[in-house]
Amino acid sequence: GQPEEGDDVTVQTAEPALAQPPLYKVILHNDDYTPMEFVVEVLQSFFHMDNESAVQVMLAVHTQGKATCGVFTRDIAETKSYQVNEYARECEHPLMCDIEAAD
Ligand code: TYC
Repeated sequence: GQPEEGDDVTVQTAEPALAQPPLYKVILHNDDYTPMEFVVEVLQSFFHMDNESAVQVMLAVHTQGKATCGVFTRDIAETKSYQVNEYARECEHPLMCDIEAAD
């Protein structure tokens, strides 16, 4: 109906275009049993890495205990981590993935 005296009016202003969503790192953890080739395959298929990058990240996890596979918004990071954990479980490897807030 028609606006009446006492109606609340909110002026919706645009968000500043510079605002960025919080970012999260997808972290891959080392273990003693998952085959190196399986980890490389996971990195290539879920994180779109070429073989060279995938081998480098896999070796970083193997030697340092963990490494970042990629940085994403929270929903994407959670989905990637979940999908990697599900695939590893299906394949009966103990490979573990999780997420951390990026700096
Ligand atoms: N440490 C494993 C091995 O020696 C290889 C490995 C690398 C496992 C990375 C997990 O996220 C991982 N077979």
